[in-house]
Amino acid sequence: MKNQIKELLKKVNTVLVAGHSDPDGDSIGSMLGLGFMLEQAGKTVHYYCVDSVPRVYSFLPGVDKIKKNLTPGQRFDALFVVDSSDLSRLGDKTTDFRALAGTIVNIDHHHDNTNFGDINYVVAASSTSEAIFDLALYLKAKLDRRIAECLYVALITDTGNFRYENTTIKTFQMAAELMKCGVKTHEITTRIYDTRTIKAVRITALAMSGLRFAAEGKICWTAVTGEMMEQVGAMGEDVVGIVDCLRSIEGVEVAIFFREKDEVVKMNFRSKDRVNVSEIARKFNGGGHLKAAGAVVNGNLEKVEAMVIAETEKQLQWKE
Ligand SMILES: [Mn+2]
Repeated sequence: MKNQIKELLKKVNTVLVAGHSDPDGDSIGSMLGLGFMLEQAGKTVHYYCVDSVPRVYSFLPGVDKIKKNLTPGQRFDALFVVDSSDLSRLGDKTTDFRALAGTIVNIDHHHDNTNFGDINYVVAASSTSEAIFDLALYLKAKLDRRIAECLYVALITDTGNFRYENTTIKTFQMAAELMKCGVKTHEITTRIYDTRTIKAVRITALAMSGLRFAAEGKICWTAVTGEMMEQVGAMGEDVVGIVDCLRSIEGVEVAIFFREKDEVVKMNFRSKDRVNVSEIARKFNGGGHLKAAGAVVNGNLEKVEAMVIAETEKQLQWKE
């Protein structure tokens, strides 16, 4: 796969690098890390993500280059899609991505990746950034501090700062190599994990005041309505992390965070050990990893909650 990318790079000039909607650290960091590598190789690189970059990542070099809109009619020699199991994850129903670029390169680490690319570089790894890092070594790219910082942020955010079990020896080796490139790890960790907005704390407080449980405490969930978000002036990025907090409760096997937004309900799933939450998410047209997944459905919050909790109870019973 890496050799196919190497061959492709001999032929292309303009490149679009795209990541999934509701971007996370891996998506943003991988986009920029890869994009800088391609720029280094003399390519003209454009960056695209349908949603804004969460403020927590605004310190990363190059975030301003990421655009929320594509120029109508513009075409690219190649489209690199990162951290997305399918083209639909780009969250843009109006763009025909296949018509947009001569070749699609799919770089990802989701086990449910549909191999939608002309070139598919899909790996079993903690994060997409591990694949980009390997690609950088293969292409003998110079890992300057900018690239290293972006890849480091991607690596720590997808491993929960090296806490999740997707953390491997290779993860630490990669982190060590990135540190050698000048990444100030403490500074980055403080920015990402120890800096919260007041709004985030307030919306978390509201969410926590409405905790609910099912299956003798094995399922825990809470919901945030549009009204609650407005009340404290919170944005989508302010609710990130609430679901992890629910999972950390003793005895909880599955945690779900519901967020009502306009006409849809967004859901985040986390699992501790026994349940594959990507299966639950898939029932609602979502997807993700075994222990972290998400979905978006149309409908009324209470009804969606009831359906999802019933499905989760069913999945949990199968595991018992
Ligand atoms: Mn990822």
